[in-house]
Amino acid sequence: MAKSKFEYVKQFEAEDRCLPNCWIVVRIDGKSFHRFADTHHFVKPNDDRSLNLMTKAAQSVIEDFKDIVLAYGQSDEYSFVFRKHTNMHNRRGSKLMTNLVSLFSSSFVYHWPRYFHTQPLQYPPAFDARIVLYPSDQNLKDYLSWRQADCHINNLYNTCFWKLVQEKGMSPALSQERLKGTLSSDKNEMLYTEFDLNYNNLPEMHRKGSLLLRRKQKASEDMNNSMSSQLSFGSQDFQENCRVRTQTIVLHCDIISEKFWTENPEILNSKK
Ligand code: DGT
Ligand code: MG
Ligand code: MG
Ligand code: MG
Ligand code: MG
Repeated sequence: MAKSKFEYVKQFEAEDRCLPNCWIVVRIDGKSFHRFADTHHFVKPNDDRSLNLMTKAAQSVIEDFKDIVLAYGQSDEYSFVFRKHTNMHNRRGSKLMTNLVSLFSSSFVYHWPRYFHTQPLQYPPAFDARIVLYPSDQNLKDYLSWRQADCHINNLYNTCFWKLVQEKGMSPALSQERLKGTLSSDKNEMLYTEFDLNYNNLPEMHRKGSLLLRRKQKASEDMNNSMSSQLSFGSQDFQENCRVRTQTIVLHCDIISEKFWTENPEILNSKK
């Protein structure tokens, strides 16, 4: 194809290939969700409609981006981890990040009515995105631990804050004053003695956030087919009648402790 004299402008585009051998993490975060939550009457401190919709949008992303090995979300944010040696979009950072956040946003809007029912969407929400590279497995684990610790710290604080406001009738300023300088143990104690609430009994989704993983499952080609359903599991015929299906699963578990990583070694070792 003949080149036009304008072609040279292409050279102004910057190269933004992510460094090889690094974990690529894209984190998206709701733009001004403080206001968005107020406008849409989010339940305080945790609105399950919003948290589940965020996870649904993250699922759309995972289904489309086959090289994502894990996603972790809490509040108005989600982090997506690409397999270390991904070559998707030639590892071009802007291509990965913008495609991802754009699909997340549109999926959030697309699925809104399914989660918010009679609460209409009042204006188009936006999400920011950043891309971070982590050279070691430990860096990646520490990144995810940082986000989960953030979830815990905020949830404990917000639970106390809204208990004081909603059940004790304290003003937001007074509640803030009351919680200033308190340790986690003080807050746990306050919930227990003043509100008869054991923090550890609160929903795991609120305390630990949501983790999306891919799980390979052997599914019979057609379980309704009497032939294959009669085959015993593990037999040669069964294996031949099965295909491996990948499903996304949602967990609300501890990812800070090493135990999670020793029990799920395939996440970090994922070749494909
Ligand atoms: P940004 O991210 O700098 O554009 O500003 P924000 O306002 O999104 O701030 P951010 O992301 O640090 O904090 C998340 C906000 O979203 C926080 O103000 C509370 C709100 N939010 C997130 N999830 C919930 C929820 O489940 N219930 C309620 N009531 N608010 C929520
Ligand atoms: Mg935000
Ligand atoms: Mg912010
Ligand atoms: Mg946020
Ligand atoms: Mg194009």
